[in-house]
Amino acid sequence: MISKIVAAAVALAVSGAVFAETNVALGKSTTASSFYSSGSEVFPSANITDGITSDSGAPYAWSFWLAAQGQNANSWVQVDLGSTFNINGVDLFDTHNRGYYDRGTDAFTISVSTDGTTFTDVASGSFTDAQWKQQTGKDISFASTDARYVRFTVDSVYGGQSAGLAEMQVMAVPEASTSTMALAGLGLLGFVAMRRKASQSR
Ligand SMILES: [Ca+2]
Repeated sequence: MISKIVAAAVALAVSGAVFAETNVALGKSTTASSFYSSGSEVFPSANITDGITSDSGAPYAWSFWLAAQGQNANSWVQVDLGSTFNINGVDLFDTHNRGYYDRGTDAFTISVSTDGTTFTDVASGSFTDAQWKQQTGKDISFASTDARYVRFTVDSVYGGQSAGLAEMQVMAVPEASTSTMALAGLGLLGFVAMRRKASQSR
C-alpha cells in the first residue's frame, strides 16, 4: 500500500517536472541590432523581457522593442539567459506600436547560441495579421537544445516603418530537477521495499 502511494507520488513528480516549463528569459539582459530613439520616445531591447506582453497606449508606459526608423529585414533582438539552459520553445508577442499599426514583425527566424558568436537556426515562422493587431501571442516549439543566447531575427515586417517585438518568453525544461526528483523517488521506493522485506521476515 505504502509503496503504491510512493510510486504514484514519484510518477506525479516526474511527469510534473517533464511538463512544467519555465520562462527563463524574464528580466534577463538583452541586445539588439538597433532601437528606435527619438527625443523622449525610446523603445529599447530590454522591453522584450520585462514581462509585459501587450502594448500600452498610455504615454511612456510602452513595453516593446522597435528597431531604428527604416530598419526592417535583418534587424534582430536577443536575450542572454545568463547561463546555458536546455530550451524547447519560445512564446512571442508582436507589437503594433500602440495602435498606430505602422510597425511590427511579420516573418522571423529564431536562432540559438552557447557562446554568443556562433548561432544555429532552430525555427522560423510568421505572425498572422490578427496576432500582430491583437497581440495574442505565438508559441513556437523546437527540438530541445542547449542555449544561452536566443536571437529573434526579422525577415519581413508589417506596417513598413520598422521591425518590432513586445515580448519573448523562452521555455526551458528543468532537467536537473527531473533527475533529482526521480532519484529521490527511487531511493524512497528502495527504502520501502527494504522495510517490507524486514517486516515479512519477522
Ligand atoms: Ca514587453
